[in-house]
Amino acid sequence: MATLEATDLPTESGSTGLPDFTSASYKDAYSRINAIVIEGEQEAHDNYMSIGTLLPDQADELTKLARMELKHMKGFTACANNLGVEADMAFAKEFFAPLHDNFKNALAAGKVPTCLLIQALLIEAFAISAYHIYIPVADPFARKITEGVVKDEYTHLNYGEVWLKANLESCREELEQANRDNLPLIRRMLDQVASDAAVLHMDKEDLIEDFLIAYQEALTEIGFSTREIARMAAAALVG
Ligand code: PL3
Ligand code: FE2
Ligand code: FE2
Repeated sequence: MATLEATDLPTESGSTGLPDFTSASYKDAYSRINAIVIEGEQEAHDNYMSIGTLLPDQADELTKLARMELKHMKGFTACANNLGVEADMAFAKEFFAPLHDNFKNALAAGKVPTCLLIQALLIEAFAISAYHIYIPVADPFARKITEGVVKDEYTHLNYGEVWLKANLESCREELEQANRDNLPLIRRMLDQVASDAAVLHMDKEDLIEDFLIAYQEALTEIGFSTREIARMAAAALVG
C-alpha cells in the first residue's frame, strides 16, 4: 500500500488546526502565494489607471480604486515581513503574464468591456475567493489585513458590474469572447496555485466554488441569463 510521506502533508501547529506558520514548508509556499498577491494588487492598480485613460470621465473614480490596490499591496508586503518571508516576485510575474498580455492587448485596442471583464470581474472574483478561503487559516496579523482588503474587492467588482450592466447591449458579444479567452487562464492559474495553497490549508475545490459564486453573481447582476452564464462557465471546461 502506498503511504504518504509526512513531508508531503501540510504541517500543523498543536491542536489549533492551523498551519505551522514558522515551518520551512509554510514559508516556502508563502513566498510564492504572497508574491502572487502582491503582483496581483500592483497590476490591479496599473490596470485601473489604464482603464481611466479610456474613460476620462471616470478617471477620478478609477484613481480611487487604484489607490486602494496600492494599500492592499502594502498590507500583503507587511504580512510577508511579519513571517520573515521574501516574496518570489519573478515567479509571480510569470504567473500573471498570459492574463496581463490579454489585458494589454485589449487596452491597446481600446476595448473597455474586455479590460473590465479581466480586471474588475475575473481578477477581483479570483481575489475575493482566495481571500475568503485564506482568512480562516491565516496568521492573526495577516487575517486582520485580509479582512479589510476583501471588503474593498467587492467595491471593485461592483464597479465593473455597474458599468457593464449600463452598457450590456453594446458589448454582450465582446464580453462572451473575452470570457472565452480569459476564463481558461483563471482555471489554469487556480491549478498552478493549488499545491502551494494546500500547504497554507486552503482547499482547491473551495477556491473554485467561491470563485464561481462571485463570478456568476456578477454576470447575473450585469444581466446575463442563466443559460448564457452556463455557456460562459463551460468555457473553463473546454478552454
Ligand atoms: C485585486 O484587487 C487583487 C488581485 C490579487 C489576485 C489574488 C490571487 C490569489 C492567489 C491565492 C492567494 C491566497 C491568499 C493568500 C494571501 C497572502
Ligand atoms: Fe486589491
Ligand atoms: Fe481590487
